[in-house]
Amino acid sequence: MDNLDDLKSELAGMITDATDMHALEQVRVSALGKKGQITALMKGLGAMDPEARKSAGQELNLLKQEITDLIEARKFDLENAGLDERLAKEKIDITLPIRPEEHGTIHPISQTIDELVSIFGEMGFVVAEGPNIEEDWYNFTALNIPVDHPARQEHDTFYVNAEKEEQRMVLRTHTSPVQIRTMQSQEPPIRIIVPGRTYRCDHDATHSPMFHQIEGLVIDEKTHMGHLKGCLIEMCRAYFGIDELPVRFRPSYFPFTEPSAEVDIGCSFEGGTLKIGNFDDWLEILGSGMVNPNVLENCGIDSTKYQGFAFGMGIERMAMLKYGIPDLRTFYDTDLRWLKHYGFQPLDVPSLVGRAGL
Ligand code: 2NL
Repeated sequence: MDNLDDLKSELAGMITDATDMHALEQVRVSALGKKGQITALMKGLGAMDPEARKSAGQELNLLKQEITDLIEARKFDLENAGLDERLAKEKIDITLPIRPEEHGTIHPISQTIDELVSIFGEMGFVVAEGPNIEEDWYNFTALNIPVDHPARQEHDTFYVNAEKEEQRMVLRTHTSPVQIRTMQSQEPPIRIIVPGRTYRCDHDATHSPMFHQIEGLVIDEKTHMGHLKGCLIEMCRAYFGIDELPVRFRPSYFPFTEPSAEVDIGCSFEGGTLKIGNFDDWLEILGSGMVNPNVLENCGIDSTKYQGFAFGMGIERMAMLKYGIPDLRTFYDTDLRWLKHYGFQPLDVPSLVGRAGL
């Protein structure tokens, strides 16, 4: 066993010289394989006398271990070298600007709904939604709208199944049926905001057969006209972003509220263009009132115990006023150039920015 050191340095040299996994495996087989040099020497141990076999066995085992370790270490280096080579070759230039990508925009209707929901959300309102196809009772009767009311006439309302009297449905002409359903199914206090599509059989430059409304409803034991005024003044100022925006309540009439008030904001028409905030004229933007006790009773709410207020506004109109969109009909043209011009970036809701980390 005198030449073990020579064998060791010979094998170590071969391991170092192996430049790929295949060559390294050949070195391993030639040393430790069935017919390998170390294996052969180990087979020779049996022919030795016990004394010599013991020390030779220890030396051989040590050599076998050293060679195995050297092979493992070389294997590790070769694998890493492959990875280093790939990393160098496949380098990505992270300083390159990204490829331009087409982004969609948020439609002004969606944006306006998001803004108003956010404003009312901060006042404690929650969103409620309901069906677009309604029973006559939810759309008219429950709201104290008499049978002879002009809105009930065929020319204002889209009927579904009009020929079968008992199955006849309507496309909701306002979002109020959602408030009716909420009052039927929930105990006061109620504080809801209801955005959605509405339908009227009317089509000209300022009317679309499908349009959007947002209505609100508050019912509690002591809710009064002061709450109505405070809530709507706050909404107008927050929505238009003008702290001192003048807001006026003007007596009006709706079958479902008593008393009723229309809400105007201060504006001016400078050189033919509307300016909100500059105060020499008034612009009507929403309707409101204290919920008619008949409506509460129709929904099973005790009108001697509970009272509240409601309001409604057109979303298209609110969007046109704030964002200077002159023509109602362009909202539904699905014209991408229009959407690029008037659309919004996601998450760009002014009343949300600066909150919740946005
Ligand atoms: C307008 C006026 C209004 C309501 C909507 C309402 C709903 C229920 C009960 C009482 Cl369930 N009122 N809604 C009240 C006043 C005005 O809308 O000009 N909308 C565009």
